[in-house]
Amino acid sequence: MESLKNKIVFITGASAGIGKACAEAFAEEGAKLILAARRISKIEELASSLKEKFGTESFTFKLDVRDRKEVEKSISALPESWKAIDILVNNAGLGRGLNKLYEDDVDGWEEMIDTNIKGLLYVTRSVVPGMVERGSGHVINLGSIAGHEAYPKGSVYCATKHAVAAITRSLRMDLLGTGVRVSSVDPGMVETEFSIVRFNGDEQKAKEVYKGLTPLTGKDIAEAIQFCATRPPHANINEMIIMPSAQANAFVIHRESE
Ligand code: NDP
Ligand code: 8X3
Repeated sequence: MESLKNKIVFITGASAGIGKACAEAFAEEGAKLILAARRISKIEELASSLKEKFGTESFTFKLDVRDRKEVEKSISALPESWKAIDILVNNAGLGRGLNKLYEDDVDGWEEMIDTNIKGLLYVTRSVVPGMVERGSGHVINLGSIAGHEAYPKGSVYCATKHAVAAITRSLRMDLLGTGVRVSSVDPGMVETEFSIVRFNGDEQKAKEVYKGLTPLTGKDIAEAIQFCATRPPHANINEMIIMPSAQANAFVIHRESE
């Protein structure tokens, strides 16, 4: 296992869920963290709790990954001592709505496409050239089971995660021989703020998603991401699919009745 001590790890969408759990897992192993999301107060709270718990050094900033200029500007303006990013966790993302395509809200499509695909591309485009120059680095993308399967009422979310899968595979080929690795971690149901966001703040509806089963936690996924990040330089985890034991695929789910 490779050490994460003093590695610079950039996590997008670190204010909640899987991103926040990644920050905690990497901090525990002595990494230095670049943490970004739109809710800067949550990011700052996290950074100060990690400082207290593990003595973690963090660099934090407010970032909307959909804003191409903001992404380019904030990454190129990183202080010299934070520029040499070792690991990029492209985690910021969301589902918005769960509706039949022909009845769906088009604004939600824009939001998902702009965040999950274009945002991930903007961040990757800004970070990877430095990795190539240094001859080392690791990009870890948050895909999804929705990038392997399509499910009803999820056409655009599934399309965005299929796009992430394609970007992951192409980028891996583009980077072959550069010393920069590319992995994708693709979960099934993880209980985070994901469903609350998907259902526009309807917490009751969000709870129903996980009714009668034990979903994955952000920590489960952070541990998988950490596993990818700690393989020796000659080994790369291309993709990892992780499901709750009660979930066989995107729509075959075993629920215990109460
Ligand atoms: P959460 O809603 O808990 O967290 C999402 C994170 O993304 C938040 O920190 C949010 O921060 C950030 N984010 C969203 N939009 C933007 C934006 N425009 N710019 C910057 N940051 C943004 O969800 P999860 O932790 O579950 O999701 C993380 C990733 O995992 C996503 O890519 C998701 O698609 C993927 N995933 C989730 C699964 C699940 O079942 N939960 C399963 C498979 C994949 P803020 O709002 O502060 O900007
Ligand atoms: C998010 C989980 O079940 O909507 O990627 O595909 S799911």
